[in-house]
Amino acid sequence: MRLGSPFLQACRGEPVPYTPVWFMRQAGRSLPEFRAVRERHTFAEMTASAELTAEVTIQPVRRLGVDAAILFSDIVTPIASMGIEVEIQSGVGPVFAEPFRSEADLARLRVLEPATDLAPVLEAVRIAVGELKVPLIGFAGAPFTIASYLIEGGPSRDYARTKALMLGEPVLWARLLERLADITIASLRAQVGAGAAAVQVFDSWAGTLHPDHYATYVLPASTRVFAALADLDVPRIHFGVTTGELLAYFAAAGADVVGVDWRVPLDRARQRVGGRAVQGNLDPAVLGAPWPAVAAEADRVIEAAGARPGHVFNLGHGVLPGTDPDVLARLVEHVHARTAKASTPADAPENARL
Ligand code: 1CP
Repeated sequence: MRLGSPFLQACRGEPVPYTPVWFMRQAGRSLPEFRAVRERHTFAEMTASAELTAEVTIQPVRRLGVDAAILFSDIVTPIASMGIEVEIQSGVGPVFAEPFRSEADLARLRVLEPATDLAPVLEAVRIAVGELKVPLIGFAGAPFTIASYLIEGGPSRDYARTKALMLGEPVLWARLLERLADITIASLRAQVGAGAAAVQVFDSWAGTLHPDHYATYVLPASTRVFAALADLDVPRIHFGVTTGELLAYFAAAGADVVGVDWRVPLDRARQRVGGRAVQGNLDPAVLGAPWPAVAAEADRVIEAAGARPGHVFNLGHGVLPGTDPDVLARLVEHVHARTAKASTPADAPENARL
């Protein structure tokens, strides 16, 4: 069944019966059934329970008809699992009790042992894969974005401490990114081992960097991550926000699919990523507009992606918390119908997912 997945076909740049769709952050946020679970459990409780994690991973596939599931977890889950104190605060994000300040802090970032450190996560992957009829995407944070949370202690606007360490202590910076790359690699390899059929590396905040700084201080560690996943033979997706000037580097790091935010039209993005597939890139804020506007904006994305294979429809960043789930479901149907290739009934979206 997996072999026939339009999502995996699109990631590989192969022809598809219709353009596949999934949404970043589909597994939390706007679904009432997610909120019902979240009201009774903290984020930490949810990720510590394989059953709850699997359940909220599957919820959006049931309700929205998306072509892929993404594991419910967070980019800081692997480092939290090795005893680094971090709290996912509601409405804020990850907040670290003791931010990374100096060489002595490197010792706290030990080697990840996925079988023990990530036991509930990997069990959740196995449960979800057993129940899902669409591929499951495993994910992790890229070294830069994880480093930015560690160094800033939480979300940041200007990344001033991060950039000060990067430019002021380049040797320590390189060692930190290398250590974080190892953790990301171990986590992703374990998720694939447990059944994930694709992986996405979130370098959400790399777009804060000057392209030369990205090339010098970040690209080597990210390249190491993608190279270390090459033998797994699963599509590797590389995503960040405001990465217009970095897209060629995001491709060069070794990704099979480059995620694009809404600020770059996909035809232009395609020129920057060479022959790679692209993923994106509807502005998530558009989903609050009346349906005809949403449909028209989705059509613009589809048109910019062009007739060439290798497009996974997604938002340009995560689903906003106030988004109406019915609009998401309608959007999936719309993209499928609008891109369906006229052919045998076996190729129709509802049959292809069976
Ligand atoms: O679909 C899903 O929701 C899957 C699960 C998922 C994913 C893929 C969560 C759950 N987090 C992530 C990735 C993640 N986490 C990223 C990369 C994606 C992106 O760019 O949005 C980032 C940057 C984080 C860090 C994070 N965790 C933030 C952003 C903070 C900031 O700097 O602005 C936030 C708000 C969180 C908390 C979080 N992660 C996930 C959920 C459901 C939540 C909310 C926690 C809650 O319910 O209280």
